[in-house]
Amino acid sequence: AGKPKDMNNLEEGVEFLPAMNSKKMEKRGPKRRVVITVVVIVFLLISLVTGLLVWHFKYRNVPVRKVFNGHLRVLNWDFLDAYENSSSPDFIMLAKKVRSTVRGFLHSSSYIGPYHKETVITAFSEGSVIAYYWSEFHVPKYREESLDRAMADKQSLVQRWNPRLRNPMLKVESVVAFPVDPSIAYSARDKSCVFALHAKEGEITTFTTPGFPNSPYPNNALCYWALRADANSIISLTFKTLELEQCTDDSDYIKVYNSLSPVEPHALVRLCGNYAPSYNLTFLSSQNVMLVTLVTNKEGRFPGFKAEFFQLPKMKVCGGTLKGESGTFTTPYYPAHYPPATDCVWNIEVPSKKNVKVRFNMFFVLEPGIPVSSCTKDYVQINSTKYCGERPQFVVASTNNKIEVRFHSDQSYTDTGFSAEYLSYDSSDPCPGKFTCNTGRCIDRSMRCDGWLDCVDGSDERSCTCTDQQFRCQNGWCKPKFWVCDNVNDCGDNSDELQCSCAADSFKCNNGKCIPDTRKCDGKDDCGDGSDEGSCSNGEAVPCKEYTYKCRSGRCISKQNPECDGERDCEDNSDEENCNCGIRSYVRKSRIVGGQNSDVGEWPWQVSLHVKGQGHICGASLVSETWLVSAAHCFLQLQGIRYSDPSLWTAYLGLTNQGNRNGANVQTRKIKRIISHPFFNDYTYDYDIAVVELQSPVTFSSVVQPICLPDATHSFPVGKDLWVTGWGATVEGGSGASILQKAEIRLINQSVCNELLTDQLTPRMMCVGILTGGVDACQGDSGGPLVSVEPSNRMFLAGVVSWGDGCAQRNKPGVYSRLTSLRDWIKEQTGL
Ligand SMILES: *[C@@H]1O[C@H](CO)[C@@H](O)[C@H](O)[C@H]1NC(C)=O
Ligand SMILES: *[C@@H]1O[C@H](CO)[C@@H](O)[C@H](O)[C@H]1NC(C)=O
Ligand SMILES: *[C@@H]1O[C@H](CO)[C@@H](O)[C@H](O)[C@H]1NC(C)=O
Ligand SMILES: *[C@@H]1O[C@H](CO)[C@@H](O)[C@H](O)[C@H]1NC(C)=O
Ligand SMILES: [Ca+2]
Ligand SMILES: [Ca+2]
Repeated sequence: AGKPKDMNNLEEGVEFLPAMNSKKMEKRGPKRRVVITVVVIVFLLISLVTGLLVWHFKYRNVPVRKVFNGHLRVLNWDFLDAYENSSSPDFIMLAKKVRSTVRGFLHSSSYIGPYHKETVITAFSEGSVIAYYWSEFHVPKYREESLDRAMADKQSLVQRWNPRLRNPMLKVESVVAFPVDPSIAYSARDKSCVFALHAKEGEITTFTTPGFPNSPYPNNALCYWALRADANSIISLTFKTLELEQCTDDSDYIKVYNSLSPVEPHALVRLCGNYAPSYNLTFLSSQNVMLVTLVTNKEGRFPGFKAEFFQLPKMKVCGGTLKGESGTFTTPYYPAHYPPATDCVWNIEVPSKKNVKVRFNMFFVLEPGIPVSSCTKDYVQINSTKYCGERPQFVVASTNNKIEVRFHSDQSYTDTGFSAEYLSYDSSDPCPGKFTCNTGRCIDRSMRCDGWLDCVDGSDERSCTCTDQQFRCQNGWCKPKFWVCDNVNDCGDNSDELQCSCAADSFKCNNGKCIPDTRKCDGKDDCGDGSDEGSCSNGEAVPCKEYTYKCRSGRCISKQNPECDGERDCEDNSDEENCNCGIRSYVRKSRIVGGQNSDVGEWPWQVSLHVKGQGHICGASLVSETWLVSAAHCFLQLQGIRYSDPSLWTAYLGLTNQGNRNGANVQTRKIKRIISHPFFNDYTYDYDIAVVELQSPVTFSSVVQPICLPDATHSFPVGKDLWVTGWGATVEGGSGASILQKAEIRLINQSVCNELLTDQLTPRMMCVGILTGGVDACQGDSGGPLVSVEPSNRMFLAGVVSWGDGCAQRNKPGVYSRLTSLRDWIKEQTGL
């Protein structure tokens, strides 16, 4: 029985119960040990008490610093202009009164009063008088929660307190306070970057970051611009230029508030980095005040912003009754960010024998952090359905001649809103001349049974008979044949991929071959393209093969696509050198939706090649300051003109709209040399590639950037998504678009495509099919870029538009020069 007892003792010892332990020890040991035991107990007790005291002082008594930011309304006081100047005697006098009022009600609560350190009045605005303040508290940790609770309930606090004084000097109401980061309140004492501006009637007021545009904005700074307008006005604020540090968690940022207090529940927007020109940077307030703050970290040199604001009368009502056959309506001030705390109701009524539908052409009602499934903050509501988030064009149809559209925005964070139209239609023929989706949307008749789901519910692709250009899926869908065997399940039941998938315990090579899993990474190229030997060892050198990446040192590594992926794979780092390519300057998402128009700066490597008197003839890609990559067939002799003569050509860079060739950001260059591939065959279009040298280097900018050239071993697998861009003109002539077009496309299985194109493909060609775009869209130019977005977000040139109409069309594969198989030649010619 002795053994179990020992174990008991051991276990009890862990519990730190000195009294019980001592009893057991007393029983066992002789008397002499009692003394030692007592000493031990006393020691343990002292330790315990010390520990408790240390804990008490460290964690219970040492106060937590808390700052609350807020505002309140003073009812019995008239506003003076001098209240906008915090150094004026009038300001100081009223601030003193408000401060003592705030002190008064803070001290009327035993949860708040004892911990109040100080209150600072930061600003006043009109209406009657609104006072903005922050209050600092030093509160023991264990009282923190009750303080928070009492502060959140200040409304009742004020009510309790006001009547207690028979003649309160200031009658206050609408007191609000929100906890804020103490550092923001502390640095607010530093007045070096604090500005107060009042809108002037009928005038635009401009302000900038300190030093703009000649010097970067300060580091470690906290700047405030308090913007005010007359009572019953609201403020419209626009950032004309904005260039901050790229957004990360601790990067510099601007926050705009619909209040003079920088509190999160009234934040309108957080801005960082830079924005594509299509992104609207105009913000509306719901009151006559706005606060712009700039918070910067300790490093970086960026220009900052230039902004302007003006006042406009407050909207009386939003929405209204809309009658007639059709019409349009938008959120207030569209495309500016709609004001917060706004409710609009549109009652739409079309002639009584018709039905009505609403088509939302643009829809941006996105709240950061709010799932679009809940729509708890800002939303559009029709009947009982709420819509929010960012949505592509959609239609809501009613079964009668009336429809009610509601719009609600809450106190914080706004977006650009929506632009909608309402249309009346005959219930018997809702889409005259067009096909009607079951959702009510009208689409072009040619989109019916073409293999693409144009109706979101797929109703355009039901009950179709497949053509001989189409593959019949097991589930009945018809899909273009070129989507067969591209590793993408287009049918939905995978039946387009069944005939070419590999058995369960085998590996599918990039070229489609199946090999047993056991032959993967065995050092032998079983696939024939090396894809079974890629990414086998991490970082170690492997014997050099055709398909292994060769570092500058001559060592080879086994990793697929190691170039510029942000990881150092070569010992000498040569895989990460010369990586200033393939990145857009405007990282923020473009807001051009619907259609294939590109935004300014979206494809900064796109070049337009013009011939004097003929305009835009071919596209090209910028790959360095002086070199372009284009197609050899652009420079063939045609109708007696020697297009290979460099002096005929002019290159336009940074161009989006052909009509805007004199734009400030557009760069033009003369051509020094044109080198076409010596094996170019003008009958088969094999080796359709050329490199073009500019007479003088271009200057990289937000709209002019080079694209990355892939290594010859780079893998662009079948089924990969790529982008093609161009103005849609071809050498053969024909007028193109004036805005740069884009289309998302996908690599097609080479053998499938070769069959569709009756054996015309060579290993220097690759075949793509379009994924997005209308039926008769023509996006892409001979010589123009086909780019892939790699996992690192960097873009690589995968191909050059060659033949197959040059245009990317829905039901025709396009043929591109395969860059990887021509890569060594490019290097020989350009050194790149
Ligand atoms: C603010 O008030 C102070 C003190 O009266 C005065 O010196 C200063 O010029 C005023 N500032 C402005 C911008 O009016
Ligand atoms: C943003 O919206 C405002 C207000 O409607 C408009 O004046 C401005 O041109 C818009 N800016 C852009 C870039 O669309
Ligand atoms: C809204 O509800 C009414 C009555 O229930 C119905 O007739 C109408 O079609 C509905 N409208 C929409 C757009 O769903
Ligand atoms: C291409 O299609 C053929 C069948 O036509 C198939 O055998 C091959 O595996 C496919 N290639 C790829 C890469 O999937
Ligand atoms: Ca379709
Ligand atoms: Ca497929």
